[in-house]
Amino acid sequence: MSEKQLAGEKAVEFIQDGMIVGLGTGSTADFATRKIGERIHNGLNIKAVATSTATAQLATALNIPIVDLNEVDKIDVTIDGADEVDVTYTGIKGGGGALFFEKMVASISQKNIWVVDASKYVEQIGKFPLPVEVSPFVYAHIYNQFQDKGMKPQMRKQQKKYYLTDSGNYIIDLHLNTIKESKEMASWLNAIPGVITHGLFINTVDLLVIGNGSTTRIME
Ligand code: ABF
Repeated sequence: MSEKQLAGEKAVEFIQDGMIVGLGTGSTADFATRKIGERIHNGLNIKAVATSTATAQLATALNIPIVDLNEVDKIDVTIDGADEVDVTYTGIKGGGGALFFEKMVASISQKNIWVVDASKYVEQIGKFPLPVEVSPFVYAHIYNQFQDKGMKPQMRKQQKKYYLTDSGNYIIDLHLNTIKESKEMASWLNAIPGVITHGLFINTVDLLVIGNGSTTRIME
């Protein structure tokens, strides 16, 4: 079994009957969603909020009841993936393009669990390009601002077009190599008109499930 599958399936042990569950996006989170589908087949009674249309489609195929985020007062547990997470539990998410919905679902969740393979757990984040979701109405000006600051921006593409998120926005990936002052970076990005959100998730995760060889490591 891969480290992703080990981590994804292990996290589902934290799901109990009657919960509202946030379903993450990406290949590791998909293993958790599939395991939840198996438990639903065996009688588990939960409702789920999806973080992307891709995850909603997978959940529906697995007969996992999906509800709208606005229909629930809170989410008990969200299981999601990450692209990098460091020793301070600051993460970079959004490599899968679902960062906006993921950040909103995480903000309503009582407990956020990230499931990652061992390669994602790093000393210092930033090697993974930082996704920034921007409005198509003003993206070129934001791109130029990043360029002028030496942040090595790249428009995310799908085939020959700019990638569109589920909200119809663009993503600019910043190649920063390391991010030492993540809080300051997050505040600076949040203040730019036209930036919808970014992939820095600070003080978000409560529990890490790390696939490690043939076992998993749980870190709180
Ligand atoms: C998702 O998990 C995204 O935020 C992140 O990009 C992705 C990681 O994908 P994978 O599990 O396929 O490596 O939450």
